Amino acid sequence: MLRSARRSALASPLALLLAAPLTFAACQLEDDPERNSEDSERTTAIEMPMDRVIIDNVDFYNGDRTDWKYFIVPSEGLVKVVVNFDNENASPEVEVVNSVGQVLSNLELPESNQFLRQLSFNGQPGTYYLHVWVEEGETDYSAEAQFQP
Ligand SMILES: [Ca+2]
Repeated sequence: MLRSARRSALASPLALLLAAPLTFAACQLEDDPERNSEDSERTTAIEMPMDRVIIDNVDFYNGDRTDWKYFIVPSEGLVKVVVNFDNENASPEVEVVNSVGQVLSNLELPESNQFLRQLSFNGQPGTYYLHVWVEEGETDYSAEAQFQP
């Protein structure tokens, strides 16, 4: 239900215009993660729209070792970032960075849940970054930033 609502939001003309080059890849999101490798620097980060799950991949040996995503906090409020790696054997790392490059937190892997990493913080209006990388091998991952005013 939620997913289809988000899909229809994409149908606005502006969103279509912006998303046009990505439409083909986006259609395959469910089965086949994006393999973006153009977002290896903070300055070339790809948007991760708030309250929407993105799926991507990081691969140490095939030119996609590091991903940067950004999300925009619209006003002061509670931000929750959730990241799930398919392959923890790739020693994946993830951190949240603010607009001036300060690391807010590493999202450590909790003992209690083998795969889910999450972080909640009081967000200020502005841009934040999710920095994802692997130390070996490759892994798909999903990530979402949720916002509560
Ligand atoms: Ca990638």
